[in-house]
Amino acid sequence: MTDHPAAQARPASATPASTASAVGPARRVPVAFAALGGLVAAGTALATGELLAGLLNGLPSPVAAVGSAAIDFAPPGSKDVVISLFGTNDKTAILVLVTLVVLALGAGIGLLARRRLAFAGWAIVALVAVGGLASLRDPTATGPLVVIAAALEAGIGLQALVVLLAAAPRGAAPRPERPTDASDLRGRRGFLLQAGALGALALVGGAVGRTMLSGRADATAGDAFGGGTGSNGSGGANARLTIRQAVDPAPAPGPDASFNVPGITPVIVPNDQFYRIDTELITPSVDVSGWSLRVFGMVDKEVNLTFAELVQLPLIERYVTIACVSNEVGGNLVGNAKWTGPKLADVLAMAGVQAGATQIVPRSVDGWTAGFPTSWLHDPAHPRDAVIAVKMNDAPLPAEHGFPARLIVPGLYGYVSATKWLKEIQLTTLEAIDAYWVPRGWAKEAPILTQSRIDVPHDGGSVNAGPVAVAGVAWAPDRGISKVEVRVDRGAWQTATLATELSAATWVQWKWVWQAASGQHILEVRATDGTGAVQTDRVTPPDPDGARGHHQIAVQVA
Ligand SMILES: Nc1nc2c(c(=O)[nH]1)N[C@H]1C(S)=C(S)[C@@H](COP(=O)(O)O)O[C@H]1N2
Ligand SMILES: [Mo]
Repeated sequence: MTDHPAAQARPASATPASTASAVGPARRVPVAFAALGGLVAAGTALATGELLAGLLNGLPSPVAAVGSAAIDFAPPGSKDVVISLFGTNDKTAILVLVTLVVLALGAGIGLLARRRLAFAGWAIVALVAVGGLASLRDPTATGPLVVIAAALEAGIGLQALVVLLAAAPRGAAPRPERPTDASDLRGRRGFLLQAGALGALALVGGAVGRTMLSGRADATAGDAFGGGTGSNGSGGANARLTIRQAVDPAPAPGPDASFNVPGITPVIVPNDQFYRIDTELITPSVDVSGWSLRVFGMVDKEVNLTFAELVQLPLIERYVTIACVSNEVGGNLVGNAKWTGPKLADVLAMAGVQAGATQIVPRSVDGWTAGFPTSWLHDPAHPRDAVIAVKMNDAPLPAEHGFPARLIVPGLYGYVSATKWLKEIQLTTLEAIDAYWVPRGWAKEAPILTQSRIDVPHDGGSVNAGPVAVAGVAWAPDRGISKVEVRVDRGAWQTATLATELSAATWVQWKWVWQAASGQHILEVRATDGTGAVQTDRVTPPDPDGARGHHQIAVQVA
């Protein structure tokens, strides 16, 4: 059989008699077999794509690329749905959804093949082309590689379709009133064996590709810092780098920074428990030896820094609490970590920011953008140290949190500032560029709102009457927290005890001992920030600039 797609797209009757089993055209293939053949054919094309993407750098997963395109092109009206799809688990949901849609389309293509095999062939080519086009949107993609991969996927998908349709039995599907003869059974068994074998191959290939895709990002971060896993003598993509000590270190938190209350959020969230939000379906794996940070736009001279050059700059350490604008009141899309890296201001000074530049637009390797006013850094009453973080809690920045470098700007929601997989910093005006989430309906300027959360007891939980520790965290980066109050059943506000805050840019633990009387009770919390402003009780949804209102929980006292 030839491997030219157009040749394969001829009707099955035109294929060699041996494979066509000389029983007649695809038209006579029973519907269920045709659909199964198409589904398996689409599955092999899809698995080829995932496997190649897992094997080769510069080749995005077509499934993930299509998922990302769907997210990017989602109409602004659906932004709440889209945002809610961004949790780590929901990424898997999108990948599964895309896979299911492809398989369903494959089944349809199988049915189409009963009428015109050529059309079905072109439908497979079109399906593969959609994956290829979506992949090309990914700035980390190597164009020719994507084209070659797509050709392979189409070739394999077409081949599978032709082979399966040729192997499929002809004639009406057996009915109870029509006795099944032996040759019918043989034909069906042969087809099902072939379809099963191809399907199993596709499953294994796809699974291997997917495992490699998710494993690759972690390996990248580990290698770059020689972080423990074996030697890297091969002179691989990521040379080992040593990151010097910070010139301006942040002291480890003292015992007074935490309360010993079981269930309270730790003042520093371990990296593997830190919330994760981004538009990436597959964590970008950045080859640090080819990576550089470019500062351009309204600057006196463009600056390009390799990773080695970047970490040669004086490093600072800061505890900063970052939060997601889509965090609901009482939600956990907020976390606190120690961030280490050069000061953004030092890198900007190397480039020389021009007077008219009113906006800083950081851009990631995948083209995602944030944007915040230049004045946020230069507020004379309150200058802020933004960090180009290369470490998170003393470890190399994990792949999911932006390896090799990300931006941390005290006091701003993540979507306007905390760019992961940082690649470029553009100096521009506020009018010239709206960053990724702004046209999708989120606020252009987004300082983190004052919030407080009750961690213990649990909402809906039950406790014994008597003294009960009520505790949680409160944050208002980078205004600081001056007071936290709790009230029971809308009674008088009671002042909680605050732990020592690590900095005004971090959250602080609070605790209040409640003399709980039996019955059902409502507990409510509010914070006052460092400027004396009390957290509002006016409830707003996260969209467009962050959720407002008090966190409250219901507790049963026995
Ligand atoms: N490249 C890139 N950086 C990004 C995002 C993204 O989608 N892409 N999401 C931002 C958002 S909305 C938030 S809240 C923070 C979350 O950072 P984390 O995942 O490290 O907690 O990353 C920000 N940085
Ligand atoms: Mo976010």
